[in-house]
Amino acid sequence: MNTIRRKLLDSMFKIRCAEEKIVEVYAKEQMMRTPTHLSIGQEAVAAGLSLALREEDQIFTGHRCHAAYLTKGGDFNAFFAELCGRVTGISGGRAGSAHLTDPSAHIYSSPILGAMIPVAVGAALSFKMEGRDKVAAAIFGDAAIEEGVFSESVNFAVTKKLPVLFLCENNLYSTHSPLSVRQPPSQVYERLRAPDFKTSQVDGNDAQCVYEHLSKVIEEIRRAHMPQLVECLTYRFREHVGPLFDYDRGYRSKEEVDGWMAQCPIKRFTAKLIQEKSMTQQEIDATQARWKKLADEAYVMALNSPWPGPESLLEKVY
Ligand SMILES: Cc1ncc(C[n+]2csc(CCOP(=O)(O)OP(=O)(O)O)c2C)c(N)n1
Ligand SMILES: [Mg+2]
Repeated sequence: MNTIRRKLLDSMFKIRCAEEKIVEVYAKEQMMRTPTHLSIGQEAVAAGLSLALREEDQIFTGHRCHAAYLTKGGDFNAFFAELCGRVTGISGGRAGSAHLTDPSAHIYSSPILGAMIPVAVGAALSFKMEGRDKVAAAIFGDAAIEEGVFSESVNFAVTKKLPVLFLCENNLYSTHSPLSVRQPPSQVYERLRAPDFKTSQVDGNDAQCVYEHLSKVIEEIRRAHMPQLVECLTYRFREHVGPLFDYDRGYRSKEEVDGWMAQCPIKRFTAKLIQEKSMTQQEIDATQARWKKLADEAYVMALNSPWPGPESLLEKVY
């Protein structure tokens, strides 16, 4: 269990340090000219999910894709190069922050809301037809379930008995619209439950809970070839898109944000690790310092990498 805990903490610091580096340079240096949706505050979900999946399982996600990319095994240096538009980026600098896709790391993203949900279902159909023991995980937000394609995808996956994990990261907002004005007051996971469709909810700011619950659910999906949905309750600290705080926008109060910051998944997890004597403060600080240094280095490396040349403008264009 201690190895698992260390891995979860390492993953969360990997995401947090990468994104804090983006916060540090984004507005000041103007070298990342790509709309960027940060997961600061939501790290426990991707950390728990990626550890619960097998390497060959696939993740399909949306605009807020950094955390899943980084924890599923995406290349750290290529991530920074992609955000800086350089040839050494994941997609040669052409995709940017919201399309992080690397088949070798089994991660695919698109910022068209809900669009990757049926792609995950299609992948799961191919796993079943080829007799493979793999699971497809679709990650989406609380707003994506309002898209018709979500219901169509669940219907198809249940009918065809496909190994899909539908993972809803409920951070209570769609851009600046709260859940309470968009959906009925019932809990998302309860409302989406059906006789043939098992759903559950987990504290998305508790990395160990996320990991343990998803491990169980994913193995059920793999064994029974039946999809399930898990709702992870979490919260983003920064603005919807961009590196800033957004108290001045008026759609949520500073008190609300502060309340969730007190529930920061990293703060909670490190407190637990120390209390249970699983790690010392020095070990925790060293883990954070390592990722901070790697993020600093990756950014410098990205800036020292070449831009794509004009001769490549029409390459990879359909
Ligand atoms: C089809 C489509 N409609 C609208 C948008 C604009 N859009 C981008 S993110 C977003 C809100 C997403 O909210 P949610 O699914 O809860 O994810 P979160 O941003 O909270 O992580 C919207 C409406 C889009 N990208 N695609
Ligand atoms: Mg949301």
